Parts: sequence; structure tokens; C-alpha cells
Amino acid sequence: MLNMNFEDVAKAIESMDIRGAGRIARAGVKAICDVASESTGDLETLLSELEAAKVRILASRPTAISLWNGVQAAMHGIDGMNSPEDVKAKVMANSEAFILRSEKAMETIGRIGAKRIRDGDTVLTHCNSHAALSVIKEAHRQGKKLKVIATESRPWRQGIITVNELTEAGVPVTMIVDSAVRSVMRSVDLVLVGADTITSSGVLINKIGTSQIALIANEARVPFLVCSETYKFSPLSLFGDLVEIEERDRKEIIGDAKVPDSVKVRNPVFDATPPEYIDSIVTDIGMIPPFAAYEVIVKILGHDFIFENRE
Ligand code: RI2
Repeated sequence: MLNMNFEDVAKAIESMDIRGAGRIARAGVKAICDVASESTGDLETLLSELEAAKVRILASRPTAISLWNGVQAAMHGIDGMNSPEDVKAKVMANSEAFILRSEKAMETIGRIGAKRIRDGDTVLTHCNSHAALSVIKEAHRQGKKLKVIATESRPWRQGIITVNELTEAGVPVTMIVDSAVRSVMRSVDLVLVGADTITSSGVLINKIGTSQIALIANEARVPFLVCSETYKFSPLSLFGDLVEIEERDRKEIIGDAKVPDSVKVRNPVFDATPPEYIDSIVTDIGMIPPFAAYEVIVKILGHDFIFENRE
């Protein structure tokens, strides 16, 4: 992200050059921090520069609440400040704290989640989730002999990133097409997926296809675990806001195939998994049942953060 201004960062998130709910949150927060540190204007100018950057960055990808929570955390507590120096210092301190906490959260999730992987297990994962991979890599680091089955994760095929990352880490991995999940589920001991957003009622919003995997795991009585930092829990869902499911360009599905323009193509890239199909959520504050999502939102983000940021 060297020398990228907030417009470049927003474009990189939109094009998925920067992707993954945790990574886009850290990139968005860093962009806000850079606006603060590089501003040379008076207080009014600085605040309008921060607001413009916030609006642009939040518009880059609508589904992952991690981006919203990160940007709000970066700008928390600057209302009422009366000097640009104080605002700059606050935003930079908030941003650094958020980035450090989010990286530490991944380690904690890895340590806690790895306890649920037994020696010899086969783990299925979907898309490319750093939180889920931190669990897998930690179990491998502890010397547990595990195998991974990774889905291709059409249409963007993030599964290819996953199989390369796991191979580099020395973890044996097999890639399958998304529609093969039910055929392999009988050989799976545990499913681990990431999260883009978790709502106050414990619904998981994650890469398209996650809900089908949860259904299939439930049918086969295979534990389905979500790996999610607490900043992926949505305060806005407390107020009844529905999570916007991003629909991306048809070209991501069609590629260079010849398809008449008259053919409609829908490309929703996330779906919703109800809490009853989730066995547990591995978070940086421990393993929680999906129905405890409300507690996480209120306890971690706090009432004042929530009501202060309610637009
Ligand atoms: P981490 C990704 O979305 C996937 O849905 C993944 O499960 C989720 O973000 C969380 O990823 P996309 O950015 O934060 O590939 O665990 O559309 O890396």
C-alpha cells in the first residue's frame, strides 16, 4: 500500500486487488490514518478530508462490516476536538491500535481454533480466509497431521490462493470444485470458514456457497466452525439493517465464453448462513455460540460506540 492515497485504496478494494474482510479493514484504516497524518489544513479542512475518505472507502465493498467497524474505530472520539493536532494524533493512535489488535486477533483465533483439530483430521475450507487458515496453520505448526480440502470458490477462484498458501506452509491440500462438496463430505472431520459479517442474530455472511456447505455439513453431522474476529460482528444489524449482498460484474462468471447479452447473469458473491447451521464461532475472545453475537456486539464495540455511530 506504499504511497497509495485513499482513492487508490478504495479502487484496489473494489477490484479485489486488496481482498479478505480482515485485509480490507486494515487497508481502509491505514488509508484514513494517512489522510490524517498527511493533512496540512486547518481543523475544518482536516475533518472534511477525513469524511470524504470515509465515504469513499466505505463505498468500495458494501458487505464486509469489518470495513465499517475499522473506519469507525479509526475516527472514534474525534467529535468535539478543537485542534487539528489533537484530531491527527487521535486518528493515528486509533488506527495503529485497530491494526495491531486485528493482527493479534488472527493469532488468538489460530491458537483457540487449533484445539478443535485432531491429529489425522481432514478439514474442509471455502474461499480464502486468513482467519480460517490461521487455525489450520497453527494446528500444522503444533505437529498435527492434517489434510485440507479447499473449494475452488467460483467465480473469483480464491481457492487457488488458499491451496498455494497451504502448500507453501507445508500443509497437504486437495482442491475441488464447489459442487463436489457433498461428494467429499463423508471424508471430512471439520469444516472451517471465515466471515465477512456476523449479524446480531448470529447469521453468517460469507463467500457465496458457504450456506450450502453448512447445510451439507449439518446433514453429515460434520462440525461447522466459523473463524471470525470480533470486528466482523455488525452493530448496524442491531438496528434492523439488512447486510447488502454485493453483486459483481457478469464478466467474472462468463470470462471469455460466448454468451448472448440477452442472457441474464447474476453474480452475488456472498450468502447468508442461519445460526442453526453453525456449531461455534472461533473469535479472539473465545469460542462462542452464534446466538451470543448480540453480547459480542454490545460488549466489544460498546453501547456508546454503537449509538454514536448510528447514522
Ligand atoms: P478473512 C472473503 O471475501 C471470504 O468471504 C472470506 O471468508 C472472508 O473474506 C474473510 O476473510 P472476499 O474478500 O478476513 O474474498 O478471514 O470477497 O481473510
